[in-house]
This record gives sequence, structure tokens and C-alpha cells, in this order.
Amino acid sequence: MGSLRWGISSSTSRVGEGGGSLVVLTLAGDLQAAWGALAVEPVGIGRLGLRDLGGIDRVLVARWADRHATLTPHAGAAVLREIGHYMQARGVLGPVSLDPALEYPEARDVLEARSLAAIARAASPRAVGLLLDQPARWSRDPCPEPRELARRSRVLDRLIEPPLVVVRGASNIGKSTLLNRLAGRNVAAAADEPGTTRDYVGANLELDGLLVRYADTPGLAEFGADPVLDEALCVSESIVALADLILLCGDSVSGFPAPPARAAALLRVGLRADLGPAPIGADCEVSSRTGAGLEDLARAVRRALVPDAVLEHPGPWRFWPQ
Ligand SMILES: Nc1nc2c(ncn2[C@@H]2O[C@H](COP(=O)(O)OP(=O)(O)OP(=O)(O)O)[C@@H](O)[C@H]2O)c(=O)[nH]1
Ligand SMILES: [Mg+2]
Repeated sequence: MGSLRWGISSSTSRVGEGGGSLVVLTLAGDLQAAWGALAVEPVGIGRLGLRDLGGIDRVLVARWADRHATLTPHAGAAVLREIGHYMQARGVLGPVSLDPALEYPEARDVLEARSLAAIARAASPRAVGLLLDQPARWSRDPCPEPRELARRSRVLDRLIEPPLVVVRGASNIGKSTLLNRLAGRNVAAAADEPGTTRDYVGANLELDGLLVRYADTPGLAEFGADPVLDEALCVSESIVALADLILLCGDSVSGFPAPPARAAALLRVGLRADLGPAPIGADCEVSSRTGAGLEDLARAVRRALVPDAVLEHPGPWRFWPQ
């Protein structure tokens, strides 16, 4: 179990309406051993699922790679301490707390050391230039307005810890094909029959310089079709509730589904644009077959999560853990 560690990879307050705090934990190392040690039903690579963690909480477990998973507790920071105790009791090593100044002795001051440490763990290419510029920005503006700083920093933190994008829409309209096209490889099964996607499929995607965790979901219209699918559909609301951005998808025939009750940010995406016009109200339309609109979609996703105005703001960013 020595090769398994956990740590808090991000702790952010939700941006926008709805509020609430969201904590993302990272599990890194021998995950096969972790499932047994933590008594968690295993989650396959590229899969997401809701799992009971020691009776403390139902957490969203996303397995991004062989040795990397994230856990998102529903209840936010309040249950974190209990989860920490549970992990330690089960032999999963806690986070190694690194002092950036010790880790980066070449840095001129603690701020420069922090920015080097943040660059090392930042997920998105867009983070690098901004982080390198932070020492200069803080010396220009050492006392930024606290609320505005907090708001801007919460958004920019998404360049370090990838936000969660969840797709929602009717069955058989090209949701999984879109994921495969964006990923440039076959991540999700796509076929010309409803109910092809029977589980959550996740992939890390870089969209317009922003790394996101992207979750494909089963079509909305299939409830009652079979027990495996029903189980997958049952967790839908939980995953949607954790999303930073929902892609509400529709094609010329299906139209857009109703937005979920507690949606974070929303983008309405018209799919299969080569077959017919997008439903009314589309923010963007794409054809995975011809490739039309894919770049615009990537930019729209990035802008919805990290708007241009925030990226281009010349002020400082409080990017280090509080
Ligand atoms: N013409 C055209 N066909 C597409 C496009 N995208 C997907 N398709 C086809 O639409 C069908 C359904 O695609 P999927 O990606 O499996 O659809 P889905 O929404 O994931 O379906 P479920 O998993 O059942 O909900 C397949 O036959 C795809 O080849 C597109 O942009 N244009
Ligand atoms: Mg599908």
C-alpha cells in the first residue's frame, strides 16, 4: 500500500448560482490495491461511478488512468476529515506536504516557488504563462480587492484542476461520437441504435487550451429498458449535480432536453448538423461526421468555464492552496 497516496487536488467554491463547496481528492498509485483496502467496488479506467466510501459518503469516483483517480464527495469539505481518517486507517498514505520553498531552492522568493510548484501540477497549457507572470503581478498589485480576487481565482483554478463537463441528451443523437471525435480516438462506444452507452465514460480532453474531465452519459429516453442501464441512469442526477458545465445536446429531430434543476453552467449543443438544422436556441452546432463546428465548440466550452475577461485580466491570481 506504500505506493498509494491521496491528497486534496482542489477545494473550490462553486462559481455561479447554487454556491456550495466542492472538494476533489486525488488517489495516485496502485489503484488495484486501493479498491480492496478502501472496500470500494472497483472502477475501470475511463469510467465514472458513484461508490460508498466507508459508509461516510457516496462519492463520485472517476478513474482517469491506470494509477490516477479522483474522488468527489457529495457533502463537500465537511466530510473531508472523516474521509482522511478512513484513508489513514486503511493504510493509504496521506498527502506529502511539500514546502514549495524547499522544493524549489532556485526560486527567488516564496511566490516564485509557489508558482513553480503550481506549474508542475497544472493540468492546462494555458496555466503556464499566467503562473509565470504571477510574481510580477503581485509585486505590481500586492493588495487586490479581496472579493474580486477570490472570484477570479476560483475561475483560474480550473486551469490547475480540470473542471467536470457532463453531456446530457436524448439517445442515439451522436453524444458518444462527439466524445470520440473530440478525443481523436475511440473512448466511447458509438452505434446506430439507442442505448449504446450503458455506463459513464470519462476522458481527459484538452479543449482550446483547457484540460477538462469530460463525461459521456447514456441517453435520457431509455429509462426502464434494462436494469444495467437503469442503474446507470440513476446516478445521472448525482453526476450532473457535480458538473461545472453541462452540455445539453440535441439534434434536428430530438430537440434539447430540459435543463437539470440545479445546473451549473449550460451550453446547448446541436449535434449531427450535417443531417439538419440545430434545434432553436443552440449555442453551437457540430457535425462529428464532417468536423464542422468542433473548434467553435471547444472554444465555447473553454469560454463558459474560463471566460476571456478572466483570462485577460491583468490582476494577480491567488493560485496556491489556502
Ligand atoms: N450524419 C451523422 N451521423 C452521426 C454524427 N454523429 C453520430 N452519428 C451517428 O449517429 C448514431 C448514434 O451515435 P452515438 O454516438 O452512438 O449516439 P449516442 O447519443 O451516444 O447514443 P446513446 O449512447 O444510445 O445515447 C451512429 O450511427 C453515429 O454514426 C454526425 O455528426 N453526423
Ligand atoms: Mg452513447
